[in-house]
Amino acid sequence: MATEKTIIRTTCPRDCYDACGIAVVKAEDGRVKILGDPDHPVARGALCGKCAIAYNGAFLDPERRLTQPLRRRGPKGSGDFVAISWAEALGEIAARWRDIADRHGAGTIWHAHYTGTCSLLAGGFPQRFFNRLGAGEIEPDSICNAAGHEALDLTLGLSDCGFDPRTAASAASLFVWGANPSASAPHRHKHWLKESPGKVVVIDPVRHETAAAADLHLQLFPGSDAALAFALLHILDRAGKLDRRFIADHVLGWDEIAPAIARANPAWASAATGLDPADIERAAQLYGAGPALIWLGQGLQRQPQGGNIFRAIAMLPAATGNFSKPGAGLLFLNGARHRGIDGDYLEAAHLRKDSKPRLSHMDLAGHLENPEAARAFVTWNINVAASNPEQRRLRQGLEREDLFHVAIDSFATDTVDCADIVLPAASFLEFDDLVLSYFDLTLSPQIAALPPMGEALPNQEIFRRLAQAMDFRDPELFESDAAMLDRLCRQAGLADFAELRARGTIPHRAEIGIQFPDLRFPTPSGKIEIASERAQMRGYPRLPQSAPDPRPQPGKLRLLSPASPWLMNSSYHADPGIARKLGPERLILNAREAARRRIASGDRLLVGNATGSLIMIAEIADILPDGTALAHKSRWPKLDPQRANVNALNPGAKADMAESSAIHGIEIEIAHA
Ligand SMILES: Nc1nc2c(c(=O)[nH]1)N[C@H]1C(S)=C(S)[C@@H](COP(=O)(O)OP(=O)(O)OC[C@H]3O[C@@H](n4cnc5c(=O)[nH]c(N)nc54)[C@H](O)[C@@H]3O)O[C@H]1N2
Ligand SMILES: Nc1nc2c(c(=O)[nH]1)N[C@H]1C(S)=C(S)[C@@H](COP(=O)(O)OP(=O)(O)OC[C@H]3O[C@@H](n4cnc5c(=O)[nH]c(N)nc54)[C@H](O)[C@@H]3O)O[C@H]1N2
Ligand code: SF4
Ligand SMILES: [Mo]
Repeated sequence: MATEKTIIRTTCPRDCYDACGIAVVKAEDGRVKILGDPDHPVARGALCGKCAIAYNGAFLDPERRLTQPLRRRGPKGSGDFVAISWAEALGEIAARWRDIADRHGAGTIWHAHYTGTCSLLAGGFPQRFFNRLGAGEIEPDSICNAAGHEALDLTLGLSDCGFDPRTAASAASLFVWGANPSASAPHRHKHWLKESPGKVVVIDPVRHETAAAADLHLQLFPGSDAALAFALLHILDRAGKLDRRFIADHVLGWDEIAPAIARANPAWASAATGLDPADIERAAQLYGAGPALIWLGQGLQRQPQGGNIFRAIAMLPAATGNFSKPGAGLLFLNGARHRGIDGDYLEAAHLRKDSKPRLSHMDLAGHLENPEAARAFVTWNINVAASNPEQRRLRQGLEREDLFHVAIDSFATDTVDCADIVLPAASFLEFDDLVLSYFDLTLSPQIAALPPMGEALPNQEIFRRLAQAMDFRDPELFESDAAMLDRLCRQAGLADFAELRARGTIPHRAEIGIQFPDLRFPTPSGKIEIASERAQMRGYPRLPQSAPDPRPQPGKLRLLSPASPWLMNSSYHADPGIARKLGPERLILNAREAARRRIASGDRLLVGNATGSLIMIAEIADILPDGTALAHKSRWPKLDPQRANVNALNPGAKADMAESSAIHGIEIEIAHA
């Protein structure tokens, strides 16, 4: 018998390029199905595999969700809690924070957060509270992409205004450089890349599905991309494909870099990168064949020289005039401010009275060892115990008895297990918000489809209640969701949130955007700065450098730990369906490396370095260059008997810029376990 169904359309707010439209289908009997919205331009009726499982599994399962405030009962880190009321939880937190702030300064209260949800209110509003409190902040982007931001900012004057993806219709070629859309942007892999008329070139050490489907895959050694960029410029110059007029008018420092480009011939680059010179020639030919797009992956800049690599690659559009016309440009990500959103309003930056104490995620583990500098810790939208470097050392810091730790999450992560007080966060299915894809230049509504589970609350409401418990009076801390959503929609050029709710995902502008249309670059010189005085002042080289990273010492392997297709960072591992897909922690090697070490698929390996060691199961797949290995990032440590994941091997080395993660630069040794 057919039952009446209600369909509510909303948007996936994960840290994902896609920002899929979702249809929440509610049957009369109360059953709920979370599906891809068939009418949504990106989703086209299908969620990715991971969300199809987790949104219909753990997200709807009160046994797996956090549904009540909790207070620690067992030893720190035990995950042993008792349920308490919101009033008790808020009262206790406020009393502790007030005491710490009065006696030691609010700067000894630290918060770490990232992109557990990327919707604007749930991701941004809590900052108002921390600004008012005067708390220290673990620099959010230092765990992910700060090096790339700094490098592009030095070169182009900004990093968050990439090409409009719709312009791919006019591109002769599309370079996917150090990103893996088949895992991290599945709908771009499935639709956008396939439907783009231009040739697709993938530059990646890993032959992932997007690489395998490309017209050309350059499988270079990790950390050698700057050498490749110099060689592409060398060949383009030789073929007369540089835009001299554009360089003269809009580029600073070409004369200074030209000698290094002249030296970067294909034979040299072949030795530096491990690529066939003919493939380098072919890639240059494709880049020079017409308007060209470069999609700069986030994985790419998580190399020890990630900032330099970005500066080197950004010379390509600069030297060929690949800006200010359809089908041309470069994209790292598209930020919300270019759709009118005022970040200072969202986060009420003016509520901060003193300068903000800041620290890189790379230094978090060491910082938590200092009981005077770090007295309290708040984690929200983040799972540091899974995602951060120096995992075992960090765990010890998190287990410090005298560190007063409040964790806010929807699931009982390893980080949550270490808290003193846990506050349950509502899921995106349970509140209204705004989602701005960081790829497409669109606006999307997140619409409450279900009531909050148990006593869970959206981040916004949690921080309004914390503000009240702290007796803060500033009206910004109590603004309602409805008022903020209307205001943000107006900033983006809409009448109000009701308009967005009615229209669903819409482009910010109807016409296809052109990158740097007036060729004014917000650098000090107004030009693209290949030679950068600002870089020099910050202690970086004046010019991009061409040298690749040294290869690992004999016997060692370079370990990549990119995104898994079955996880969203560490999110979703709580779902048993996802856990089955993941299986045990595996280390992928190519057949030659495996044979050399007499390793067979399924062997138990002891994988280690100076930071730590981990048992992993060998998997042989010819998707990697010699000298490298791969283990996917961010499994839940507590679901492994070793209570650790690949970040137990991560020393937290900083990239060359912005004290940002150099996670893809780790070296390991392996032996049979
Ligand atoms: N080895 C290795 N490690 C890596 C990386 C790598 O490439 N290799 N990549 C790094 C990168 S790029 C990143 S961005 C980080 C990401 O690392 P994290 O930011 O730690 O990401 P998640 O592990 O997904 O943790 C997000 C948490 O937010 C919670 N959450 C979701 N929605 C909400 C909400 O509305 N409210 C609250 N309060 N919580 C919510 C989720 O349940 C989840 O536990 O990991 C880094 N770690
Ligand atoms: N399914 C899924 N999707 C996700 C995430 C997830 O965890 N799972 N995480 C989200 C987040 S937080 C982020 S930041 C993005 C990350 O998504 P991506 O930008 O795709 O980043 P990664 O997965 O870290 O790495 C992408 C590719 O960079 C390559 N790479 C590593 N080193 C080098 C190098 O030296 N040179 C070149 N050319 N390539 C290199 C890796 O081999 C990998 O294939 O994905 C988001 N989407
Ligand atoms: S995580 Fe990405 S691919 Fe999956 S449903 Fe959400 S937006 Fe779509
Ligand atoms: Mo990230």
